[in-house]
Amino acid sequence: MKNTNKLLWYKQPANDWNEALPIGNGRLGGMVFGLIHKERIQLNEDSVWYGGPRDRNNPDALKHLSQIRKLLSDGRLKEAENLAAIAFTGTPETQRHYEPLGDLLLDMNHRETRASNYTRQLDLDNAITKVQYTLGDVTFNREIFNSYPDQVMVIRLTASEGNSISFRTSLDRGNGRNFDELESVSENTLIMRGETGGKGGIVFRCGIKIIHENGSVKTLGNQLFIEKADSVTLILAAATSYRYDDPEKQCLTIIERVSKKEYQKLRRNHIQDYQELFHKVNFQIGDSNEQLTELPTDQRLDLMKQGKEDLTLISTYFHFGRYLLISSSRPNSLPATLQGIWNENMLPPWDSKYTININAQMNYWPAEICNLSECHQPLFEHIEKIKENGKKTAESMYGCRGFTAHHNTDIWGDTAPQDIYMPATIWPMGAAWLCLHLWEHFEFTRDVEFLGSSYDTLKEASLFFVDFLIENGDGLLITTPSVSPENTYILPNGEKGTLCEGPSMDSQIIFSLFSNCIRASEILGTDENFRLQLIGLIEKIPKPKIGKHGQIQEWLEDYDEEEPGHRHISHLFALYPGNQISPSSTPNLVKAAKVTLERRLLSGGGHTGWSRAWIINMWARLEEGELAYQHIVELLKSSTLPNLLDNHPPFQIDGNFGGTAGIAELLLQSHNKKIHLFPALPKEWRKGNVSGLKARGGFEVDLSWDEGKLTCATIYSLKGENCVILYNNESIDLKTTEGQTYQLVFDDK
Ligand code: FUC
Repeated sequence: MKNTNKLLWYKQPANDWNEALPIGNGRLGGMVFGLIHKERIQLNEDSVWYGGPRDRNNPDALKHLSQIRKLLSDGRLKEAENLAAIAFTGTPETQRHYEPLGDLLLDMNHRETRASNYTRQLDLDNAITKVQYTLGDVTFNREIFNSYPDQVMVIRLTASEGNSISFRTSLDRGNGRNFDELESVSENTLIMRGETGGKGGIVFRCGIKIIHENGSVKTLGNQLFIEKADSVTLILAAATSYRYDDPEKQCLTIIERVSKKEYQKLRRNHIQDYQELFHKVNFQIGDSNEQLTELPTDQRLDLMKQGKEDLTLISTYFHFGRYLLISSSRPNSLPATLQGIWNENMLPPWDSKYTININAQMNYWPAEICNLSECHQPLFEHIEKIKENGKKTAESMYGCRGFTAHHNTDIWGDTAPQDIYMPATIWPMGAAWLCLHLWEHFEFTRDVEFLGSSYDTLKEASLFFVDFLIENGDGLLITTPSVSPENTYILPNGEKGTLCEGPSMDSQIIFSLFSNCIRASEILGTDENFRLQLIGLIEKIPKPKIGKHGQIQEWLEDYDEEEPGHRHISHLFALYPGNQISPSSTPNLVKAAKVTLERRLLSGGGHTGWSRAWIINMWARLEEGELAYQHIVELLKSSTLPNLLDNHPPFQIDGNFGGTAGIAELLLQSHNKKIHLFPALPKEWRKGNVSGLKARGGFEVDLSWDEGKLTCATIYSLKGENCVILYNNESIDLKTTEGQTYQLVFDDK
């Protein structure tokens, strides 16, 4: 098998879902098992969710807000928490959940049973999965992809000899239990109809059509039978009432339209569209190791677990992360959930929705730096839904203007608290954190029009805190009630609590939000009064503080935490993704951030995939390349499934995205006014090259290095802004012209 760092491949079919290979076009997802006789492709469509929108805002919240605040400031923790658990949680307590669309099943009518030369692969360079095997004298091939331009899944079956392809195919959902009808609408087309249930639940349709060369096709019962074809193309489409009044019409119209196109044309369209995004960045480290390139991906991962260095597999992991973002988040799709779009459970882990106290944000960490701004779009659209609901939540729960969201949201942009889980539930910061992504997008693209259209959202998010913040006895403006996601503190008297006043993360997020809003209003030359108001308030937001262990304090008071190795490292938000802490501007806080991370790690931190991924980014920001690299290796060793998807456990996609962003962050950083080349290049990455990474200010950067030293650097200016480029201790001031590329020359090469 020809191996590159853009290929996942295996010598056996998937034994279970965690070995199947993901394909997607943002909206439509598939997990391809590659089974020889009974192929299964597990299907998802991003809007197949249980139930419709609801108002879950607790009608008793506002009445009890001041009482809860008083109890907290009086140190009557348990009373505050008991009251909040009733008056401040959502009614009912949970948001909506994602569901699978179903399964496409192919029951192959192979005469022989024992196959040889089996391989299956996912080619990240063209986003096509392939399965190949030989039975007797005939070699069978399947190619499967999800096309964004044509909005269908395409499955192509071919064989080395004519008339060899016979099989029956059908759709299913929960072994016949979770749909309403499955019937043929013609001799070559089936449709599955169903509803997810719940008030206002989604109506879905999924259809397949067979196009065959030679042989025959017919329906029998609710299956399609294909006999002795030379080759077959299956076109699968799905649509729901989330986007269409008549999803069945939409589904069948797409199938009819697409099935008129030649297979090769569909394939070409798909590849061209995909590569426009995927080819924006390239990356390679080390020399490809001949021995390892002969081995399938799962064996390489096993070898890594045994301690073998495999730099190529790390670059594959990076490319896979970019592949996953392109496959699960495209304009007009919904944002990537905890599982991207890939989920086979009717009641998935954490509902497969959007946890917005770290996870959904982490999904989008690679979007800008890896030059996939377009893939960020669904998140921005979703923020607008959250804004609408969040205004009601702000007003009804807190009596505040602006908008807010708690630690989760769903397909409808629900903003009321989720769960009755004190360490997480009452945390009014979710929307604020999401809004920082609007600013990041602007920073990387310098798209002033985008900033203009986002300003109102940034302002409304800020406005909530203008009303919500409370001035404490020290003259500081703090959030209350809130939590430090999702940790528990211990009071000096031994009492434990979660609900609190002014957790550090909240202040850090508000600092970033206000700073962004102030900058946005300056750049746009608008809203001066509000800007001045924020400038006044930001001074009173608590700054990161150093506590008794030399650590960054997680809470306003220097409490100890119940779980020093907790997976959340919320109080280092200011280090990453924030920028309040950095080696060049706050050396003391940097020292404290290191202590914080070390303390977390000594007590077992980083045990979930996403937590490990966050740690990688933090070490990168601390310019500790070796440590970051160790955690990249650990992410692959301890938190990666055979199909390279992240294992929380269970599968949760944020670790893939966080890990991908972390790898980029080792090569290029730009959060601190300068474009820093190789801020944390691990010494193990002796040579390599990367191209197309984005830096803030609207720049694309290409770098090559050998023996740990820069050999070539070019920078492309998209917007003609000036910049300062830093490499080791040397910096270059560069005035640029829009559309020009510059070769950078440093003395220390
Ligand atoms: C947060 C995390 C969990 C998990 C869940 C989806 O609650 O603390 O580890 O990732 O989100």
